[in-house]
Amino acid sequence: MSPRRRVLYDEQEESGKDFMVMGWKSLDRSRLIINNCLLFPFIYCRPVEFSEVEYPEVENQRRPQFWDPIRLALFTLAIAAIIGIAIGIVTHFVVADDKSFYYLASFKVTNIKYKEKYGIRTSREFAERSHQIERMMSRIFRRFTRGHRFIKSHVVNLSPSEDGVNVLMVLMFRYPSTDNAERIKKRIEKLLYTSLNTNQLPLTINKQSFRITPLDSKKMRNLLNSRCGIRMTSSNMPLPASSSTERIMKGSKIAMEGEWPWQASLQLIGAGHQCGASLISNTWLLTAAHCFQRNKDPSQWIVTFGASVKPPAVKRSVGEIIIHENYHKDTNENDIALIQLTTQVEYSNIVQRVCLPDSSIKLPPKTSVFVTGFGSIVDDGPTQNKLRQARVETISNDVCNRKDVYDGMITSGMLCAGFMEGKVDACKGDSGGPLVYPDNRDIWYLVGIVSWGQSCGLPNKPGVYTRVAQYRDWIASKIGM
Ligand code: 4AZ
Repeated sequence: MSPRRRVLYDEQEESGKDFMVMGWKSLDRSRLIINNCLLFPFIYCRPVEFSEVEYPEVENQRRPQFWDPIRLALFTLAIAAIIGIAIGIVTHFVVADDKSFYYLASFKVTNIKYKEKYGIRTSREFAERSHQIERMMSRIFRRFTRGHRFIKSHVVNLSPSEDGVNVLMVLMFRYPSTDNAERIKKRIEKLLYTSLNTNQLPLTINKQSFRITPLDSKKMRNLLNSRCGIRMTSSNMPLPASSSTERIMKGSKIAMEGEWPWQASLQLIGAGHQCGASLISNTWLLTAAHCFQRNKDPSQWIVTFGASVKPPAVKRSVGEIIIHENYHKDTNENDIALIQLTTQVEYSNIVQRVCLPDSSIKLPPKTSVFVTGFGSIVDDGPTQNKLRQARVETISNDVCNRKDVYDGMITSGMLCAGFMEGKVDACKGDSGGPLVYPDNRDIWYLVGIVSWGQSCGLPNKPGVYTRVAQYRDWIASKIGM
């Protein structure tokens, strides 16, 4: 029987030399051979054929003296180094959590003129200009950071300068927590300067005026806390508008903590939740006048915040109640009231004020708006412990005043929202609560106060809300904002 032939890798035949220590003749027993592959030493190997007759015991043989202590130590060290580097790489790119890095940026825009309305943060002019600046920043940083490092920018102030407009804005990025704020700052500056030199931008930023300083999350929060209508998650990330639309179905859905941070529950001591209300400053709330038909004594009322009535996240007593002097319970006209807290609230991710709309705000019919509250989810049902939300659509006063709808009962101080087919609506216990609208910068405005309606969710009987924009002067006359 002819011997089986195998393939082995040999360097000796190539070089023609006989190694003293690792030479072929002395080597065949000292080599580590696995699957016909020679692992040590691993220099200039090439396949050769050999027979089992010539090398009968060559496979799987290991000479103990090959693993002398130095080789063993070097081998162990090499393996440890490889494992160490692999762990390091994995930790850096996968395990290391991303962390938010915040910066305050200021710069001068020279190709626009300052307008007086830029000084009013709820004005359309401020919102439009800020949106344009934020879009530009997003374009610059999204492109260079491949979309995933830049989170958001937010203009906090526009002020006049002799040759244009000074912009103050917060920039938010997410980088691995192992990164460092100063290094990221250098990267941001470089990206911006490159962009200023190479891109056709709609606004001319004066390069010399550009300043950027890292902000810790507390400073960033304090800066944004002085703004209204901003929602944040517990990790100080902006809460996207989509999170509220995705979860809307055929009715109302339970809200997350912090999703509607201006929502309050107005409770009569001993009788529990009566109405909703909306935080508009750290001491003032807006609600409906009809909530106080039963009791107007501030000492009998408390206000709570958070996504559940019990337990509340924050609780305050009421110092003053201001009911609109022309509230008429028969016609529901001027159904608006102000509540002052005895002690101010601290703004947080859970408690935040909503913006009041400019008196000029116009929402076309079918605009998506959101109503929230602890009210009943079926007609004449009990109020709810967990906050609920529903997306509804604005309906013009002309349509709402139709004979088959509310037959002329809708005045200019009222706003209808819901659906003509019914189903999604506010209900008993939602009264006084907010109807809010997010602008294109994702800033939320209180456009309505839940006021009245014929039953709940009936076809052709949408919810009727107090039109807040109509009461801007009344609010200003009472609390100066
Ligand atoms: C109420 O009684 C009430 N469907 C609130 C809202 C609506 C109806 C009634 C709107 O508080």
